[in-house]
Amino acid sequence: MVRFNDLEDLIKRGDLNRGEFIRAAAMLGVSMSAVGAVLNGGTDVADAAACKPSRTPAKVPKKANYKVGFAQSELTNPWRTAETDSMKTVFNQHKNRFSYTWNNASSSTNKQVSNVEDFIAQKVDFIVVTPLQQDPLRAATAKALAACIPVFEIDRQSSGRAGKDFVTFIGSDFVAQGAKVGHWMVANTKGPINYVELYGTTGATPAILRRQGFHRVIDKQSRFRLLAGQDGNFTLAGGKQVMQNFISKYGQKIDMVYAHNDDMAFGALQALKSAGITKKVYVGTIDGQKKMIQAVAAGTVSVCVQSDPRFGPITYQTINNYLAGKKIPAWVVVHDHTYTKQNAASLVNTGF
Ligand code: GYE
Repeated sequence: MVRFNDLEDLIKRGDLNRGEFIRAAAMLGVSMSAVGAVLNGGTDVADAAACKPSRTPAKVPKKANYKVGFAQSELTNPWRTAETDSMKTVFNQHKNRFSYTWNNASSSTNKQVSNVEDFIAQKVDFIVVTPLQQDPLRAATAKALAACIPVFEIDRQSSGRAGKDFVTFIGSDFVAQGAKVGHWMVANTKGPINYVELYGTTGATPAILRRQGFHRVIDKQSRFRLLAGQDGNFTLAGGKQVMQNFISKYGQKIDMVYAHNDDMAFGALQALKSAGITKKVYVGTIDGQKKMIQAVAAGTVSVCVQSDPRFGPITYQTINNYLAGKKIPAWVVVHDHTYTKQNAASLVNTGF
């Protein structure tokens, strides 16, 4: 088993060139800053590499057909299906220009890492990835960088830096999403509110940031009290299970539920119904499924902030901009609606 120290010795002796060193270090999962420190005292590794795949190059390679590989994280809810369909539809409409393939990590981080490696081995021109969990996917993105393949991260991010470790993050402002739910609850409820929180998948960017954004607002208000929070894995079954546990512990005490996505909110509603809880429970959620927007219009759910899964058109557009030699911003921001009783009925068609 080669260790990073061995690589360091080899490059110092001149037995490895810089490119080989970067590639080998990436294979070991060594952080880019550690690699940079060895190479040139911490300067940008992408600059040190022969190519600069995290920026639009001065001369974009011209090809008749570009291979695009999309590493999907899982297909466990309608949001993921909508995203997968959107990508497939758009790229398959442009078969003359793009050969599109995708793979599914089936909720396994290790599988997603090896799926990204498969795309590297296939020498695709572009890798599009939605990192299931942000930290473990950093090494996979680094490997693509070392292989000079531009990576576009969509919907979720790895923990590297956009514009440096990968081309861009295309996605929503998760902190703002959580904050919007918080603001609605502050403005539209009165008196003491005991609440429970259904977290998205542990280690996933939207779970981390939706929590942060919400708490930034709610924690300033002493009348809100968090009874409990737990990972419901962004699924209906997960949300229902977690909510059942909360109900058996806190029952009628629960005044509000904050769910990091619609599926878990639906699961929570099912759990409340089957427990026979009929009191008014405020529900705040994120995603914007059509049937969730309808539930907001009907008053069953208080507020839903959109997180649009239709990434096909914007990803296609961004890759085209790259190919046209345009500078890509580190963050291509997706803008979201906030659905409330006042506007939901007229916005149902913006859902998926
Ligand atoms: O909210 C959820 C999905 O990463 C933004 O993941 C996405 C989230 C979305 O499973 O429903």
